[in-house]
Amino acid sequence: MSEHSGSASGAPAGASAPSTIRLTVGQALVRFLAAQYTERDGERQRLIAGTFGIFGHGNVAGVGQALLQNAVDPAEGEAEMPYYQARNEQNMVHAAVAYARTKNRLQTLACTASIGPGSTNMVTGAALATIDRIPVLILPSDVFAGRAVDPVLQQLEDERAMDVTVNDAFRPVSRFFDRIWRPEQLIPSALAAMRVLTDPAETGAVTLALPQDVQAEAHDWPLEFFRERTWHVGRPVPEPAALDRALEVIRSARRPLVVAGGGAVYSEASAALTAFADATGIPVADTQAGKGAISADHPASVGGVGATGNDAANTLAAEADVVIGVGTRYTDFTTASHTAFRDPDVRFVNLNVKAFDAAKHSAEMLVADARTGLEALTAALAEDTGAYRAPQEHQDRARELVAAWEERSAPCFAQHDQELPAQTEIFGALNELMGEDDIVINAAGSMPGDLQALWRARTPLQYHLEYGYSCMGYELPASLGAKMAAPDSEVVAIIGDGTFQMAPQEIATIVAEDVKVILVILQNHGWSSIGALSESHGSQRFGTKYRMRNEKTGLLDGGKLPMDIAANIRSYGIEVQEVSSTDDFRSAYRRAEDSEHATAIVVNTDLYGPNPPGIGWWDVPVSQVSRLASTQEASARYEEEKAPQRHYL
Ligand SMILES: Cc1ncc(C[n+]2csc(CCOP(=O)(O)OP(=O)(O)O)c2C)c(N)n1
Ligand SMILES: [Mg+2]
Repeated sequence: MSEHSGSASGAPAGASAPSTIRLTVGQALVRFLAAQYTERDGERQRLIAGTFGIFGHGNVAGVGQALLQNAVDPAEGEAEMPYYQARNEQNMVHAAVAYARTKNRLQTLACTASIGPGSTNMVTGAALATIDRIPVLILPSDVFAGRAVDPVLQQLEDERAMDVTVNDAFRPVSRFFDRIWRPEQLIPSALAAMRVLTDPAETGAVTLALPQDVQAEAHDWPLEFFRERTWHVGRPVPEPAALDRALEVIRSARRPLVVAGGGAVYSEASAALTAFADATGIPVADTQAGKGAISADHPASVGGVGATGNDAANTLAAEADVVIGVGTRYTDFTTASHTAFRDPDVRFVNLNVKAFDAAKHSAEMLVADARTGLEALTAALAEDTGAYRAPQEHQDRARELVAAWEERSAPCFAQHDQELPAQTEIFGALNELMGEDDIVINAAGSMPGDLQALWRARTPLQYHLEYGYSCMGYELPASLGAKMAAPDSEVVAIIGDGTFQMAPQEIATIVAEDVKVILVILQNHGWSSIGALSESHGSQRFGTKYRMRNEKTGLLDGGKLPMDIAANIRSYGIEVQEVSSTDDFRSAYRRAEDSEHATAIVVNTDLYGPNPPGIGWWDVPVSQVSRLASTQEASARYEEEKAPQRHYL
C-alpha cells in the first residue's frame, strides 16, 4: 500500500505534492520525535536522540515495527531514531534520565515498553525524573482501545471504570500524561508533550500511553506534523520589581550565604555564579544536585550544606541572616530537616525558574533562569550607587571555617587502622584520579552522604548524584546514559553491594553497546547507610546486613553469603578487578582507565566506616514507646535533636 494518500482538499491550487501521509500511530510518533529539536543560546540539538525499548505484545508490532522501519527502510526526509535494547524497563528510564541530565536537559531519550509489567516497571524511573526535574519521554503500551478481547493479557480490570489501566499509575509521577485512544489525538498530545519536556519550569517525566491496537492503526497525517520543529528553551529574565525586592534583602545582609542547587547546573550558570561570588564575596554552599556549579577551588566555595553537609557550610547556614537559594528545591537533606538555618530572623531570596520553588521559606521570589537572574543581581550589586559586598569579617570567617573543616576531615582520606579500607579512603583516591570532566555517579547508600561532605568537584559535569529520589539501582544504568551523552568523559558509577543486587542487568546492555564505563562496586556485605541509621535510631542494625539465616537465633545474623560479586560481573563478559586496599584501588583504576571497554572494580570495604564527622541532622522518627532500651534512648535523643526544627515564616 502506498504511504501517500494524495492531496487533501485544502492543498493550494496546482500543488501536486501530497499533503498527508498514511502511517500507523507508531510510525507517526517515531517520525515526529525524530524531527524535534531544542535550542538554547544559539545551539541546536535533537530533543529525542534515541529510543530505549523492551518489546512485548503491547509494542512489538506498533512502536517496535516503526523503529524497525526507521532503521532499515526510512521514508524520504525521515530522520533516524536509534534504538537501544535494555534489560529492565526501570533501568532504561534511569539511563535516559542520566543522558538528559548530562545534556543539561536539552536532549533526552524516549523509552518504549510493553503493556502491564513492562510499563509499570517504568513508574519508578518516571517518579525519579519528575522529582529530579529531568526530562524523559515515557511510552508505556496500553490495553486495547477497541476492547474486543478484554481482558487482554496483563490487563487490570476495574469493574467501575473501563478507562482505568495500570498506566494510570504514571499520572502522579508525570508532568504530562495522556492516553492516545484514537490516532488523531496524537497530534495535539505529542505537541503538548514536547512543550513540557522542554520547559525548564515544568519538565520531568512526560508520559504518552499507547493502546496496543492504536499503535498499529493507520491514519492520514498532515505532512506538516512531521516538519522539523525547534523548541526554544527559555531563559526567563527577572521582573524588575522582584529584582528590586531581592536586592533590598541582599543589601541588608551581614552574614549571607548562597545555596546553589541543580538549577544552577542545568542552566549552565557556573560562570554567572562565580562572577556573582567574585563581585559580592558571598560564600557559596552547594546541594547534591548543585555541587560543582562553582569550583571547589574557588575561594567563595564552602561545599556541601545540610544533613550530610560539612561543618563549614553548616555553620555558615546556621548563622546566615540571608540565604540566597539558586535553583534549589530545599529538600530535607539541604535544610537538615529545617534545622540548618538557625538565625531567628533569617530571610530567603530564591532565584528559581519555577515559582513553586522560588516561593519556599517565605522567600523574596526571583522567578527567572539561574544564569540571567545571577547576571541581573551581579550587575545591580556592582553598580556604583548600590554596590554591595559581604562584610570582610564574614568572608574571613567562611575561609577559616573551610580551613578548619579541611583539617577535621583529612583523616577520612588517610589509611585507617582496620583490615579493609574505609570507603572515604577510596573516594579520596578517586577524587584525585578522576579528571575535571570525568563523571562520578551515585544515588543511594552511605556514599551520597560521604560524597556530599568530601568530594571536591571542579566542574558541574563531574558530580552526578541522583539524590532527589535516591534510587538504589540508578547508578549502573545511569553510567550507560551518561557515557552515551559524554563519550569523551570517563564515567564512573559507584555502586553499593545492595544497590548492585537491585539492578545488575544493564551490564549486558553496556557490553552489547560496548560503552566504556567504570563500575566501582563497594562490597561491605550489607547496608552501611541504613545500618548506621538503624543503630542511631535504636533499631540495632536489624535486617541491614547480608547474612545467612541463623537457625539458633532465627535471625539473619549467620555467616556471610557465598555470593561472589566479581564472578557475577565477570559472567557478563567484562573484566573485573577485586581489591582490598586503597593502593590496589589506585592501580586498578589506572588499568580501568587504560582499557577500551567497560570494566569493574570490586572494592572490599569496611561496613562500619568510619563516616565523615558532621553537625548535620536528618529527621527520621523514632518509636515513641518501646520495650527496648536502645529505642527508648534513641527516642529521648530524637526529641532533643528535633527541638530546633522550625518553619521559615
Ligand atoms: C530502591 C530503593 N530501595 C530502598 C532504599 C532505601 N535504602 C537506602 S540506602 C539502602 C541500602 C544501600 O545498600 P548499599 O548499596 O550496599 O550501600 P551501603 O549502605 O552499604 O553504602 C537502602 C535499602 C532506596 N534508597 N532505594
Ligand atoms: Mg553495602
